[in-house]
Amino acid sequence: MRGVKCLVTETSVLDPLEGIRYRGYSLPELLNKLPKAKGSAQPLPESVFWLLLTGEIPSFSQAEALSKEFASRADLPAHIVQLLNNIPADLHPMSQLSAAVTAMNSESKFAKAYAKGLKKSEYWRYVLDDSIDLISKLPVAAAMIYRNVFKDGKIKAVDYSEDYAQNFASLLGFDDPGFTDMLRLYLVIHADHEGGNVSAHTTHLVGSALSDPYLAYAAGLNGLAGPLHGLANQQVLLWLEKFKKLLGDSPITKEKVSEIVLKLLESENVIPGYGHAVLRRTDPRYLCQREFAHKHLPDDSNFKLVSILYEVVPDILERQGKARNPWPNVDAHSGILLQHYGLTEPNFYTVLFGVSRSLGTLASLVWDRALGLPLERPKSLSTEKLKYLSKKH
Ligand code: AMX
Repeated sequence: MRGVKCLVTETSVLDPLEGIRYRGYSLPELLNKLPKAKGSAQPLPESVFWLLLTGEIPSFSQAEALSKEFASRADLPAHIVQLLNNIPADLHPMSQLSAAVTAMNSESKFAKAYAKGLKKSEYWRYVLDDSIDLISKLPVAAAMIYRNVFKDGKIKAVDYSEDYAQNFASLLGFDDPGFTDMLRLYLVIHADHEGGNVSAHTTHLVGSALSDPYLAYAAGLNGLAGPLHGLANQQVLLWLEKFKKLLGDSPITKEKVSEIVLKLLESENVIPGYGHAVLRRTDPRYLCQREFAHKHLPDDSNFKLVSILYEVVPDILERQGKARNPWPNVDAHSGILLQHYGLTEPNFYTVLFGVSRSLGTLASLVWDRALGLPLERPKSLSTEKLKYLSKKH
Protein backbone atom coordinates (compact mmCIF):
# COMPACT_ATOMS: atom_id res chain seq x y z
CA MET A 1 0.00 0.00 0.00
CA ARG A 2 3.10 2.26 0.12
CA GLY A 3 2.42 5.35 -1.95
CA VAL A 4 -1.26 4.50 -2.49
CA LYS A 5 -3.17 7.66 -1.61
CA CYS A 6 -6.43 6.44 -0.16
CA LEU A 7 -6.97 8.12 3.22
CA VAL A 8 -8.12 11.55 4.36
CA THR A 9 -6.48 12.76 7.57
CA GLU A 10 -6.89 16.38 8.59
CA THR A 11 -4.58 16.57 11.57
CA SER A 12 -1.10 16.16 10.07
CA VAL A 13 0.81 15.41 6.87
CA LEU A 14 4.15 13.59 6.65
CA ASP A 15 6.65 14.72 4.04
CA PRO A 16 9.38 12.12 3.28
CA LEU A 17 12.15 14.72 3.47
CA GLU A 18 10.84 17.36 5.81
CA GLY A 19 9.04 15.14 8.31
CA ILE A 20 5.74 15.67 10.09
CA ARG A 21 3.71 18.88 10.07
CA TYR A 22 0.82 19.19 12.53
CA ARG A 23 -1.81 21.33 10.77
CA GLY A 24 0.90 22.82 8.57
CA TYR A 25 3.40 23.54 11.38
CA SER A 26 6.76 21.74 11.51
CA LEU A 27 7.93 20.45 14.89
CA PRO A 28 10.57 23.20 15.38
CA GLU A 29 7.87 25.81 14.62
CA LEU A 30 5.53 24.17 17.11
CA LEU A 31 8.11 23.96 19.87
CA ASN A 32 8.48 27.68 19.42
CA LYS A 33 4.84 28.73 18.96
CA LEU A 34 2.78 26.47 21.25
CA PRO A 35 1.97 27.85 24.72
CA LYS A 36 4.54 26.77 27.29
CA ALA A 37 4.00 25.25 30.69
CA LYS A 38 4.52 27.78 33.52
CA GLY A 39 8.25 28.19 34.22
CA SER A 40 9.18 25.78 31.41
CA ALA A 41 10.65 26.05 27.92
CA GLN A 42 8.55 23.09 26.71
CA PRO A 43 5.03 23.33 25.25
CA LEU A 44 1.90 22.01 26.89
CA PRO A 45 0.93 18.73 25.15
CA GLU A 46 -2.75 19.61 25.63
CA SER A 47 -2.18 22.50 23.21
CA VAL A 48 -1.30 19.90 20.55
CA PHE A 49 -4.73 18.29 20.95
CA TRP A 50 -6.34 21.71 20.57
CA LEU A 51 -4.28 22.44 17.44
CA LEU A 52 -4.88 19.04 15.83
CA LEU A 53 -8.60 19.28 16.51
CA THR A 54 -9.23 22.90 15.51
CA GLY A 55 -6.31 23.83 13.24
CA GLU A 56 -5.50 26.77 15.53
CA ILE A 57 -2.75 27.26 18.07
CA PRO A 58 -4.45 27.93 21.41
CA SER A 59 -3.59 30.81 23.71
CA PHE A 60 -2.08 29.94 27.09
CA SER A 61 -5.45 30.42 28.81
CA GLN A 62 -7.20 28.15 26.30
CA ALA A 63 -4.56 25.45 26.86
CA GLU A 64 -4.86 25.94 30.61
CA ALA A 65 -8.64 25.49 30.41
CA LEU A 66 -8.03 22.21 28.59
CA SER A 67 -5.55 21.13 31.31
CA LYS A 68 -8.32 21.65 33.87
CA GLU A 69 -10.85 19.81 31.72
CA PHE A 70 -8.48 16.82 31.40
CA ALA A 71 -7.73 16.81 35.13
CA SER A 72 -11.44 16.97 36.00
CA ARG A 73 -12.18 13.86 33.90
CA ALA A 74 -9.12 11.81 34.95
CA ASP A 75 -10.72 9.44 37.49
CA LEU A 76 -10.88 5.81 36.43
CA PRO A 77 -14.10 3.84 36.88
CA ALA A 78 -13.87 1.44 39.85
CA HIS A 79 -13.91 -1.64 37.61
CA ILE A 80 -10.82 -0.40 35.70
CA VAL A 81 -8.94 0.11 38.98
CA GLN A 82 -9.95 -3.42 39.96
CA LEU A 83 -8.94 -4.79 36.55
CA LEU A 84 -5.49 -3.16 36.66
CA ASN A 85 -4.90 -4.26 40.25
CA ASN A 86 -5.72 -7.86 39.39
CA ILE A 87 -4.15 -8.25 35.97
CA PRO A 88 -0.98 -10.43 36.02
CA ALA A 89 2.02 -8.16 36.66
CA ASP A 90 4.07 -10.05 34.08
CA LEU A 91 1.60 -9.23 31.28
CA HIS A 92 3.27 -6.69 28.99
CA PRO A 93 2.35 -3.11 30.03
CA MET A 94 0.96 -2.44 26.52
CA SER A 95 -1.42 -5.42 26.83
CA GLN A 96 -2.49 -4.09 30.23
CA LEU A 97 -3.15 -0.64 28.77
CA SER A 98 -5.05 -2.05 25.81
CA ALA A 99 -7.19 -4.24 28.11
CA ALA A 100 -7.95 -1.25 30.36
CA VAL A 101 -8.89 0.98 27.40
CA THR A 102 -11.13 -1.73 25.93
CA ALA A 103 -12.90 -2.18 29.27
CA MET A 104 -13.33 1.60 29.63
CA ASN A 105 -15.89 1.44 26.85
CA SER A 106 -18.40 0.83 29.65
CA GLU A 107 -18.21 4.65 29.88
CA SER A 108 -18.78 5.43 26.20
CA LYS A 109 -21.31 8.20 25.73
CA PHE A 110 -21.21 7.58 21.98
CA ALA A 111 -22.12 3.86 22.38
CA LYS A 112 -24.96 4.72 24.77
CA ALA A 113 -26.39 7.46 22.56
CA TYR A 114 -26.01 5.29 19.45
CA ALA A 115 -27.93 2.47 21.13
CA LYS A 116 -30.78 4.88 21.86
CA GLY A 117 -30.77 6.22 18.30
CA LEU A 118 -28.46 9.03 17.21
CA LYS A 119 -28.50 11.17 14.07
CA LYS A 120 -25.36 10.76 11.93
CA SER A 121 -24.71 14.51 12.04
CA GLU A 122 -24.46 14.26 15.84
CA TYR A 123 -21.92 11.37 16.02
CA TRP A 124 -18.88 13.63 16.24
CA ARG A 125 -20.10 15.43 19.39
CA TYR A 126 -20.21 12.17 21.35
CA VAL A 127 -16.95 10.94 19.83
CA LEU A 128 -15.35 14.22 20.95
CA ASP A 129 -16.73 13.83 24.47
CA ASP A 130 -15.48 10.22 24.70
CA SER A 131 -12.10 11.22 23.25
CA ILE A 132 -11.60 13.93 25.89
CA ASP A 133 -12.59 11.43 28.59
CA LEU A 134 -10.17 8.83 27.26
CA ILE A 135 -7.23 11.25 26.87
CA SER A 136 -7.90 12.42 30.45
CA LYS A 137 -7.86 8.89 31.86
CA LEU A 138 -4.88 7.47 29.93
CA PRO A 139 -2.13 8.94 32.20
CA VAL A 140 -3.84 7.51 35.30
CA ALA A 141 -4.19 4.06 33.72
CA ALA A 142 -0.60 4.19 32.44
CA ALA A 143 0.74 5.32 35.82
CA MET A 144 -1.22 2.60 37.64
CA ILE A 145 0.40 0.02 35.35
CA TYR A 146 3.86 1.51 35.98
CA ARG A 147 3.41 1.68 39.75
CA ASN A 148 1.91 -1.83 39.92
CA VAL A 149 4.50 -3.54 37.73
CA PHE A 150 7.68 -1.74 38.72
CA LYS A 151 7.05 0.11 42.01
CA ASP A 152 4.99 -0.21 45.19
CA GLY A 153 1.53 -0.07 43.56
CA LYS A 154 0.73 3.26 45.22
CA ILE A 155 -0.29 6.22 43.09
CA LYS A 156 -0.77 9.93 43.90
CA ALA A 157 -4.02 11.79 43.26
CA VAL A 158 -4.47 14.06 40.24
CA ASP A 159 -3.84 17.73 41.06
CA TYR A 160 -6.58 19.83 39.42
CA SER A 161 -4.35 22.90 39.27
CA GLU A 162 -1.58 21.17 37.28
CA ASP A 163 -1.11 20.58 33.56
CA TYR A 164 -1.40 17.22 31.81
CA ALA A 165 2.31 16.31 31.73
CA GLN A 166 2.97 17.55 35.27
CA ASN A 167 0.15 15.35 36.54
CA PHE A 168 1.36 12.41 34.48
CA ALA A 169 4.92 12.80 35.80
CA SER A 170 3.82 12.91 39.43
CA LEU A 171 1.39 10.01 38.98
CA LEU A 172 4.32 7.99 37.65
CA GLY A 173 6.25 9.05 40.77
CA PHE A 174 8.74 11.57 39.31
CA ASP A 175 9.22 14.97 40.90
CA ASP A 176 12.24 16.19 38.91
CA PRO A 177 11.18 19.20 36.76
CA GLY A 178 13.71 18.00 34.16
CA PHE A 179 11.75 14.76 33.79
CA THR A 180 8.48 16.66 33.38
CA ASP A 181 10.00 18.86 30.68
CA MET A 182 11.33 15.83 28.84
CA LEU A 183 7.88 14.23 29.13
CA ARG A 184 6.26 17.37 27.66
CA LEU A 185 8.58 17.18 24.67
CA TYR A 186 7.93 13.43 24.38
CA LEU A 187 4.14 13.84 24.44
CA VAL A 188 4.26 16.65 21.87
CA ILE A 189 6.46 14.92 19.29
CA HIS A 190 4.81 11.46 19.43
CA ALA A 191 1.23 12.75 19.14
CA ASP A 192 0.56 12.33 15.42
CA HIS A 193 2.19 11.03 12.21
CA GLU A 194 -0.56 11.41 9.59
CA GLY A 195 -3.12 8.67 8.87
CA GLY A 196 -1.38 5.67 7.33
CA ASN A 197 0.84 4.47 10.20
CA VAL A 198 -0.39 1.32 11.95
CA SER A 199 -1.80 2.90 15.12
CA ALA A 200 -3.53 5.82 13.36
CA HIS A 201 -4.85 3.70 10.53
CA THR A 202 -6.14 0.99 12.87
CA THR A 203 -7.92 3.53 15.06
CA HIS A 204 -9.50 5.04 11.94
CA LEU A 205 -10.44 1.62 10.51
CA VAL A 206 -12.03 0.29 13.68
CA GLY A 207 -13.75 3.63 14.28
CA SER A 208 -15.23 3.39 10.77
CA ALA A 209 -17.32 0.43 12.00
CA LEU A 210 -18.73 2.93 14.56
CA SER A 211 -16.95 1.09 17.34
CA ASP A 212 -16.67 3.73 20.07
CA PRO A 213 -13.40 5.67 20.65
CA TYR A 214 -12.30 3.32 23.48
CA LEU A 215 -12.58 0.24 21.25
CA ALA A 216 -11.05 2.04 18.28
CA TYR A 217 -8.08 3.35 20.25
CA ALA A 218 -7.49 0.02 22.03
CA ALA A 219 -7.12 -1.49 18.54
CA GLY A 220 -4.67 1.29 17.65
CA LEU A 221 -2.69 0.53 20.81
CA ASN A 222 -2.44 -3.14 19.82
CA GLY A 223 -0.86 -2.03 16.55
CA LEU A 224 1.46 0.38 18.35
CA ALA A 225 2.62 -2.59 20.45
CA GLY A 226 4.35 -4.19 17.42
CA PRO A 227 8.18 -4.15 17.20
CA LEU A 228 8.18 -2.50 13.77
CA HIS A 229 6.03 0.35 15.15
CA GLY A 230 5.86 1.73 18.71
CA LEU A 231 7.58 -1.18 20.44
CA ALA A 232 10.76 -0.15 18.59
CA ASN A 233 11.53 2.28 21.45
CA GLN A 234 11.73 -0.69 23.84
CA GLN A 235 13.69 -2.75 21.28
CA VAL A 236 16.26 0.05 20.90
CA LEU A 237 17.10 -0.11 24.59
CA LEU A 238 17.43 -3.90 24.53
CA TRP A 239 19.61 -3.60 21.42
CA LEU A 240 21.80 -0.98 23.15
CA GLU A 241 22.24 -3.34 26.10
CA LYS A 242 23.40 -6.12 23.74
CA PHE A 243 25.69 -3.62 22.06
CA LYS A 244 27.25 -2.62 25.38
CA LYS A 245 27.83 -6.26 26.34
CA LEU A 246 29.70 -6.86 23.09
CA LEU A 247 31.65 -3.63 23.56
CA GLY A 248 32.80 -4.60 27.05
CA ASP A 249 35.70 -2.43 28.18
CA SER A 250 36.88 -1.55 24.67
CA PRO A 251 37.09 2.17 23.87
CA ILE A 252 34.24 3.43 21.65
CA THR A 253 35.79 4.04 18.26
CA LYS A 254 33.91 4.22 14.97
CA GLU A 255 35.67 1.03 13.81
CA LYS A 256 34.66 -0.91 16.93
CA VAL A 257 31.09 0.41 16.79
CA SER A 258 30.85 -0.57 13.13
CA GLU A 259 32.16 -4.08 13.89
CA ILE A 260 29.55 -4.63 16.64
CA VAL A 261 26.66 -3.22 14.57
CA LEU A 262 27.54 -5.64 11.75
CA LYS A 263 27.72 -8.52 14.22
CA LEU A 264 24.31 -7.65 15.66
CA LEU A 265 22.86 -7.31 12.18
CA GLU A 266 23.84 -10.94 11.52
CA SER A 267 21.66 -12.18 14.37
CA GLU A 268 18.81 -9.61 14.41
CA ASN A 269 16.36 -8.86 11.61
CA VAL A 270 16.64 -5.09 11.88
CA ILE A 271 18.50 -2.33 13.70
CA PRO A 272 15.64 -0.93 15.77
CA GLY A 273 15.17 2.83 15.61
CA TYR A 274 16.49 3.07 12.05
CA GLY A 275 14.49 3.18 8.83
CA HIS A 276 10.99 4.38 8.09
CA ALA A 277 8.16 3.52 5.74
CA VAL A 278 7.75 7.15 4.61
CA LEU A 279 10.65 9.29 5.86
CA ARG A 280 13.81 9.46 3.76
CA ARG A 281 15.93 11.66 6.02
CA THR A 282 16.65 11.81 9.75
CA ASP A 283 13.32 12.03 11.58
CA PRO A 284 12.84 15.60 12.92
CA ARG A 285 11.44 13.96 16.07
CA TYR A 286 14.89 12.40 16.52
CA LEU A 287 16.52 15.78 15.95
CA CYS A 288 14.30 17.53 18.53
CA GLN A 289 15.33 14.95 21.11
CA ARG A 290 18.98 15.26 20.09
CA GLU A 291 18.79 19.02 20.60
CA PHE A 292 17.18 18.48 24.02
CA ALA A 293 19.97 16.03 24.95
CA HIS A 294 22.69 18.42 23.79
CA LYS A 295 21.20 21.03 26.09
CA HIS A 296 20.30 18.96 29.15
CA LEU A 297 22.47 15.81 29.16
CA PRO A 298 25.53 16.44 26.96
CA ASP A 299 27.75 14.16 29.05
CA ASP A 300 25.34 11.23 29.34
CA SER A 301 27.13 8.04 28.23
CA ASN A 302 24.04 6.67 26.44
CA PHE A 303 23.69 9.95 24.54
CA LYS A 304 27.32 9.67 23.46
CA LEU A 305 26.70 6.11 22.30
CA VAL A 306 23.53 7.03 20.39
CA SER A 307 25.41 9.93 18.77
CA ILE A 308 28.23 7.73 17.53
CA LEU A 309 25.69 5.20 16.23
CA TYR A 310 24.13 8.08 14.28
CA GLU A 311 27.50 8.55 12.56
CA VAL A 312 28.00 4.85 11.83
CA VAL A 313 24.67 3.05 11.25
CA PRO A 314 23.35 4.94 8.17
CA ASP A 315 26.51 4.03 6.20
CA ILE A 316 26.17 0.38 7.20
CA LEU A 317 22.50 0.23 6.20
CA GLU A 318 23.28 1.99 2.92
CA ARG A 319 26.04 -0.47 2.13
CA GLN A 320 23.72 -3.37 3.01
CA GLY A 321 21.44 -1.92 0.33
CA LYS A 322 18.07 -3.09 1.67
CA ALA A 323 16.56 -0.33 3.79
CA ARG A 324 15.08 2.48 1.70
CA ASN A 325 15.81 4.88 4.56
CA PRO A 326 19.05 4.37 6.52
CA TRP A 327 18.41 7.27 8.91
CA PRO A 328 17.20 7.14 12.54
CA ASN A 329 13.56 7.54 13.50
CA VAL A 330 11.99 8.86 16.72
CA ASP A 331 12.51 5.59 18.60
CA ALA A 332 16.31 5.63 18.26
CA HIS A 333 16.49 8.46 20.80
CA SER A 334 13.53 8.45 23.18
CA GLY A 335 14.65 5.59 25.46
CA ILE A 336 17.95 7.14 26.43
CA LEU A 337 16.23 10.36 27.54
CA LEU A 338 13.91 8.30 29.74
CA GLN A 339 16.90 6.35 31.11
CA HIS A 340 18.68 9.58 31.96
CA TYR A 341 15.80 10.82 34.09
CA GLY A 342 15.38 7.48 35.88
CA LEU A 343 12.55 5.81 33.98
CA THR A 344 14.70 2.77 33.35
CA GLU A 345 12.14 0.08 32.46
CA PRO A 346 12.13 -0.33 28.64
CA ASN A 347 8.97 -2.50 28.75
CA PHE A 348 7.05 0.60 29.75
CA TYR A 349 8.27 2.90 26.98
CA THR A 350 5.59 2.08 24.41
CA VAL A 351 2.91 2.91 26.99
CA LEU A 352 4.19 6.51 27.00
CA PHE A 353 3.95 6.48 23.22
CA GLY A 354 0.39 5.17 23.62
CA VAL A 355 -0.61 8.05 25.88
CA SER A 356 0.81 10.58 23.42
CA ARG A 357 -0.56 9.00 20.22
CA SER A 358 -4.11 9.33 21.60
CA LEU A 359 -3.89 13.11 21.01
CA GLY A 360 -3.58 12.73 17.25
CA THR A 361 -5.57 9.59 16.52
CA LEU A 362 -8.55 10.68 18.60
CA ALA A 363 -8.56 14.20 17.12
CA SER A 364 -8.65 12.45 13.73
CA LEU A 365 -11.47 10.16 14.83
CA VAL A 366 -13.59 13.19 15.73
CA TRP A 367 -13.00 14.54 12.20
CA ASP A 368 -13.80 11.13 10.66
CA ARG A 369 -17.27 11.31 12.20
CA ALA A 370 -17.70 15.06 11.58
CA LEU A 371 -16.93 14.50 7.89
CA GLY A 372 -19.24 11.49 7.78
CA LEU A 373 -16.48 9.22 6.45
CA PRO A 374 -17.83 5.78 5.55
CA LEU A 375 -17.01 2.27 6.68
CA GLU A 376 -13.54 1.35 5.39
CA ARG A 377 -13.82 -1.81 3.33
CA PRO A 378 -11.13 -2.29 0.66
CA LYS A 379 -11.57 -5.09 -1.88
CA SER A 380 -9.34 -8.18 -1.68
CA LEU A 381 -8.76 -10.98 -4.18
CA SER A 382 -7.48 -14.55 -3.83
CA THR A 383 -4.17 -15.49 -5.49
CA GLU A 384 -6.16 -17.75 -7.79
CA LYS A 385 -8.31 -14.81 -8.87
CA LEU A 386 -5.25 -12.61 -9.36
CA LYS A 387 -3.61 -15.29 -11.54
CA TYR A 388 -6.81 -15.58 -13.56
CA LEU A 389 -7.02 -11.82 -14.05
CA SER A 390 -3.33 -11.53 -15.03
CA LYS A 391 -3.76 -14.28 -17.66
CA LYS A 392 -6.90 -12.66 -18.99
CA HIS A 393 -5.09 -9.34 -19.57
N1 AMX B 1 17.68 -2.52 9.90
C1 AMX B 1 17.92 -3.53 9.01
N2 AMX B 1 17.17 -3.73 7.91
C2 AMX B 1 16.19 -2.83 7.66
C3 AMX B 1 15.93 -1.74 8.50
C4 AMX B 1 16.71 -1.61 9.68
N3 AMX B 1 16.50 -0.63 10.55
N4 AMX B 1 14.91 -1.03 8.00
C5 AMX B 1 14.53 -1.66 6.88
N5 AMX B 1 15.29 -2.75 6.68
C6 AMX B 1 15.13 -3.77 5.65
C7 AMX B 1 13.73 -4.37 5.78
O1 AMX B 1 13.68 -5.36 6.80
C8 AMX B 1 13.49 -4.91 4.40
O2 AMX B 1 14.20 -6.12 4.26
P1 AMX B 1 13.56 -7.41 3.52
O3 AMX B 1 13.34 -6.96 2.11
O4 AMX B 1 14.62 -8.45 3.67
O5 AMX B 1 12.28 -7.71 4.25
C9 AMX B 1 14.17 -3.86 3.51
O6 AMX B 1 15.13 -3.20 4.37
C10 AMX B 1 13.25 -2.82 2.94
O7 AMX B 1 12.56 -2.18 3.96
P2 AMX B 1 12.00 -0.68 3.76
O8 AMX B 1 11.14 -0.69 2.54
O9 AMX B 1 13.12 0.28 3.80
O10 AMX B 1 11.17 -0.45 5.07
P3 AMX B 1 9.62 -0.74 5.37
O11 AMX B 1 8.83 0.42 4.85
O12 AMX B 1 9.23 -2.09 4.90
O13 AMX B 1 9.63 -0.76 6.94
C11 AMX B 1 10.30 -0.02 9.08
C12 AMX B 1 9.85 0.41 7.68
C13 AMX B 1 10.30 1.18 9.99
C14 AMX B 1 9.33 -1.05 9.62
C15 AMX B 1 11.74 -0.62 8.95
O14 AMX B 1 12.64 0.39 8.55
C16 AMX B 1 12.20 -1.23 10.26
O15 AMX B 1 11.91 -2.40 10.51
N6 AMX B 1 12.93 -0.45 11.12
C17 AMX B 1 13.33 -0.93 12.43
C18 AMX B 1 12.15 -0.91 13.38
C19 AMX B 1 11.78 0.52 13.77
O16 AMX B 1 12.62 1.33 14.08
N7 AMX B 1 10.48 0.80 13.75
C20 AMX B 1 9.95 2.12 14.21
C21 AMX B 1 9.46 2.97 13.07
C22 AMX B 1 8.87 4.28 13.60
C23 AMX B 1 7.62 4.01 14.36
O17 AMX B 1 6.64 3.55 13.82
N8 AMX B 1 7.62 4.27 15.65
